[in-house]
Amino acid sequence: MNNQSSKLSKIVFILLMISFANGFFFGFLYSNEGDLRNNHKIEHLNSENINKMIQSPLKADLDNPIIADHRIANIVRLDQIPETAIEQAKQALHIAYQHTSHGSQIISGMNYLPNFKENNGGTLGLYAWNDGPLEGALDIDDYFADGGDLGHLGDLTWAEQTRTYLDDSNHADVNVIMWSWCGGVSDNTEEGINTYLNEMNSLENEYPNVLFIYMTGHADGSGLEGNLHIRNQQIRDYCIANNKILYDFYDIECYNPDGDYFGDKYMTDACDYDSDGDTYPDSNWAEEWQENHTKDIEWYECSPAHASTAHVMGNMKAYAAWWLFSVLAGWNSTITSTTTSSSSSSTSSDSTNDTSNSQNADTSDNLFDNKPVIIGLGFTMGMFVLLGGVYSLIKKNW
Ligand SMILES: [Ca+2]
Ligand SMILES: [Ca+2]
Repeated sequence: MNNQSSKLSKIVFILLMISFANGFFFGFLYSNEGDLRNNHKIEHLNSENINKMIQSPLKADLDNPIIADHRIANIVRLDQIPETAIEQAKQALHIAYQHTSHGSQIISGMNYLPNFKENNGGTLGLYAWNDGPLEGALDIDDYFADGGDLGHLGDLTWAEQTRTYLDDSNHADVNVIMWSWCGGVSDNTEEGINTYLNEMNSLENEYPNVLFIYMTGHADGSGLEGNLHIRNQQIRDYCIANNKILYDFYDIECYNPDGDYFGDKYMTDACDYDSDGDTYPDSNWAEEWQENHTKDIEWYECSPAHASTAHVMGNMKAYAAWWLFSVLAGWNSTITSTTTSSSSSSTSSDSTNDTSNSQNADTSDNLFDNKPVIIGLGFTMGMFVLLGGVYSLIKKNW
């Protein structure tokens, strides 16, 4: 009995040691991950490093066009942007954005993105933005020009507003200017669009330290033969040919997050489209997509202007904005160097094109994302061994 009991105590002692070792091991893994993350952050915040990273994109003459379109406007793409690249955008960029209601869709999407991501385990404050400089947030001077958008038919009011703004020494830190259209592409002419493009080019030359983001105009239901589609293609062609930065507002509206194309179905700015071939919109791709996907997991409410039920379209506009800002701040996403689609239907080749690179960028973040699972597993294993030891002790003694 004594012999048996001492043998048992030895077994229990060994089991306890295993469980402690287990706890120490996983505890170490946890703290080591924290250190890795902190070191990474410190390294990333080093100013010399930042300058090195932003050197190539923050210049007037780009080697390639940078096009933010439907290919990057989905949550898979968003999650492929390394957190360091998002932080880099916050460090490096001071954005001034002027728009009216349609342009506000980007802001609506960005406003509700932080909660959505954080409620799904995302890093606290990662997607924070603020109207003005604020530690830890992306600086966007929203409505910087106090009224207006890109106007109509070669109106250049917006360009004068931009010069006045940039010439003010209070805005010396601003290095990105973004202007949105309202309905001004729908009723525009080839000449009017050329006036816009040439003026943007002039501004780039006048302010070589500022990046200017071009935009296409929102969908209006006129289909592939409509003026809007043709004028948007004119803007896109110019941006591709001249290595410009384009937020392709229209192209993002033409596809659902799965890459299904609606641009040839008389799609409107509310994501309504014609499903039965009579040219009249009768369905809504955003609502259809939302019905088949889980709210607050796969998409979030953000009520974009003119498309209040097409939340996922607003989500996509926010994803595209963060992608673009990350690239402008120096993140090397290979999709920037590929020739963009002409809004027809070639999503498959695009997706395969940059998957490998994005996966590489992804790996380090995945390690951090799995942290709760690793700790939970370690804790469970430790507890199992411990309880097993206690149980056998009790059973043998009584
Ligand atoms: Ca403002
Ligand atoms: Ca119809």
